[in-house]
Amino acid sequence: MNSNVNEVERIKARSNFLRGSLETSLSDNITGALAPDDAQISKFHGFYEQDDRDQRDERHDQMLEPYYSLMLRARLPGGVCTPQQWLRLDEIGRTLANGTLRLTTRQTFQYHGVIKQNIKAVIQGINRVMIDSIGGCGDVNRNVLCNPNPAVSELHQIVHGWAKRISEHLLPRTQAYHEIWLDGEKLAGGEEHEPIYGSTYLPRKFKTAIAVPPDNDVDLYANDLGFIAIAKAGHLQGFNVTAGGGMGATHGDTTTYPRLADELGFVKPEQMLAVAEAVVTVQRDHGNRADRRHARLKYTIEKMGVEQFRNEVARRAGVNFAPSLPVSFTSQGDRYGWLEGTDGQRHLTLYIESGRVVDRPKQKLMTGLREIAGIHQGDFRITPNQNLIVAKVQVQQQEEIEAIAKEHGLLSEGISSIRKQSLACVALPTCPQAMAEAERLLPGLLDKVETMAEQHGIGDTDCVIRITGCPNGCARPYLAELGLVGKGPGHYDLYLGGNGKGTRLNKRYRENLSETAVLETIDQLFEQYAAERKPSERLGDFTIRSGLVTEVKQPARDFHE
Ligand code: SRM
Ligand code: SF4
Repeated sequence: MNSNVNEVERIKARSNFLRGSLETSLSDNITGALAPDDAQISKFHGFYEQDDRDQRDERHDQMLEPYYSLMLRARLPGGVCTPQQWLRLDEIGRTLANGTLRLTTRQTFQYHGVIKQNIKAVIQGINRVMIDSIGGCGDVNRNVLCNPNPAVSELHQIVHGWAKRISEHLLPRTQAYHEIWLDGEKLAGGEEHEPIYGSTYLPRKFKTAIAVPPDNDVDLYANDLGFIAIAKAGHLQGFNVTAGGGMGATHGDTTTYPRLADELGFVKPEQMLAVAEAVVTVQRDHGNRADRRHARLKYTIEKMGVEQFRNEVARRAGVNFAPSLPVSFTSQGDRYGWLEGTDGQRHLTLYIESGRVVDRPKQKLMTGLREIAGIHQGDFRITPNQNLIVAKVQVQQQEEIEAIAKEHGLLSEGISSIRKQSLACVALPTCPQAMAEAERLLPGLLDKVETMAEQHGIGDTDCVIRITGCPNGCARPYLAELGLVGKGPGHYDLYLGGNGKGTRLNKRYRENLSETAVLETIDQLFEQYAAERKPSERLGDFTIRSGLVTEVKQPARDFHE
C-alpha cells in the first residue's frame, strides 16, 4: 500500500473486507468501547461509537471510562417504510435504544444509546422487517435521498424506484454484514470481491440524491452525486446529472469549504446506474487518500477540473452527456398538512422538531405515530428535512388519522413558518464532533426569534434557519438564509445569504457570537429587513442586495474571503 495514505485507509485495507475484529470487540465485556480499528469499520455496518458528553467530565473525575454507547443509522432509500416496519422500529427504539427514534436530514432514522451488547439484536430486529444498515455510514455511498413529494404520486413512485436501484447498485458486496450480524455463512479469506469499490472502498463518504423540480427538499447541490428528474406530462424523460456538492468545512482551514455541485449534463433513465458507478469509480481512483479533510469528491473535481471529470465519467459510463435541460427550483423545505396526490390519495406531512420522535409530557409523538401506524394502510416517508409524511391515506381514514395526530401534538397548525423551515443537527450530548448545542438549543432559540420577528412585524416571514454544533454541516447550514455554526460552547458563527431554494451558498457575517450576541444580531437584522425589504423579498436575498454579505460564486476562492 502507498505509504502516503492516512490511517483510515490502512484500517480498511487490513479489515478483510470490513470484518475487522468486530465480533471480538463486541464480546469484550470489560469495556463499553470498541477496539480502535473496529470503531472505524463499524461505520460501514451503520453504527458509530459515542459517549454521553453530558457525563464525560464527571465520569473522568470519578476515574470511570466514558459512558459508551452506539448510534445506529439505517439505510432507507428515499425514506419510505411501511406501517409494519414503523411499528418494529418504534419497538426497538423503546426497548433497545434510548426510547427515541431520530429522523435525519438524509431521510432515515437513527437509534442513539444502544449498548454494545444490544447492537446485534437491533440489527437483527430491523432485518426482520427487511431494513438494513449497510453503508448507513462509512466511505461508501450513503442513504440515497429522493424527493418524497406526495403531490406527484406516480412520478414519486418511479423516482423512488430509481433511488432504491442506485442504493442497491452501490452497496458494498462484502458478506461481512451478513456473517457478523445475521449469522450468515462465513466466507474464507480471498473469496471476496468488491467490483465497484475495491478493497479500500472510497477515500471518503459519498452521497447521492434525486430531486423532482420545482421542489429542492433534498438540497440536491449539497450531494456528491445528484439527479434532477426531468418529466413531461408526468412521464420521466431522464435526469440532469450533478456532481461535487458537499457541506463540510473545518474552522480556521480555508482550504476546506462547502461547495455546490456542478452540472454534468442530461442522461436517459437507463444510463443512470452506469453514470452513478462511473462517478463513484472516478472518485475511488482520483480522490485524496492522504488527507481526509480533502478527500470528498468536491475536492477531486476542483483538482481535476469539471471538464476533465465529465469526460472521464462519460468515458467510463459509455455515455454522451447531452446538455442539461433547463430546470427551476422554487423551495427547499417541506409542505405541511394534507395534500391530495395526482392519484387522488391523501398525504399528511407532520412537523417533527429536529426529527426527534419522542414522548414528552405534553407531546406524545412516539405514541401518536405508533397509533397511526396501527391503523394506517399506506406508507410513511421520512423527508430530507427530518419530518414525516403519512402517505397514501385512504379517504375514509383521513379523519381518524388527523384526530390521532392532533391529540398527540403532531400537527403543524399554529407553528410559525420560521420554525417549520428550521433544522438543527443532533450535536450534544451524543455527537463527538459537537462544539456547541444545536438540537437542544433550537426550540428555545426559536421562541425568541419568533418573538422578535413578531415585534418587527415580520412574524409570517418565510425564512430558512439552520443550526449545527460544528462546521461539518449536518443540517446543511450553508444553504440556509440564516445559518448558525457552532464554534465553541455557547458560541456560533452566523452565516447569511441562502436563497430559500438551496441553490446559493451563504457566507459568514459574524464570528464567534455568544447566544446573547446571536439574538442581538438577529434582532438588528430583522429590524433592518422589516424597514428596507422590497415587496416579497426573502431575507437571504435582502442580505445580499443590501451588502451585508457578498454572494459566494466560487467557494474555493470566495467562501472565506
Ligand atoms: Fe453528518 C459526521 C449526524 C447528515 C456532514 N454526522 C456526523 C456524525 C456521525 C459525527 C461523527 O463523525 O461521529 C454525527 C452523529 C451525531 C449523532 O449523535 O447522531 C452526524 N449527519 C448527522 C445527522 C444525524 C444530522 C441530523 O441531525 O439529521 C444526519 C444523518 C444523515 C444520514 O441519515 O445519513 C447527517 N452530515 C449530514 C449532512 C447533510 C446531508 O448529507 O445532506 C452533511 C453535509 C453534507 C456533506 O456530507 O457534505 C453531513 N457529518 C458530516 C460531516 C462532514 C463531512 C465533510 O465532508 O467534511 C461529518 C464528519 C466527517 O465525516 O468526518 C459528519
Ligand atoms: Fe455533530 Fe457537527 Fe454533524 Fe452537528 S454538524 S451532528 S455537531 S458532526
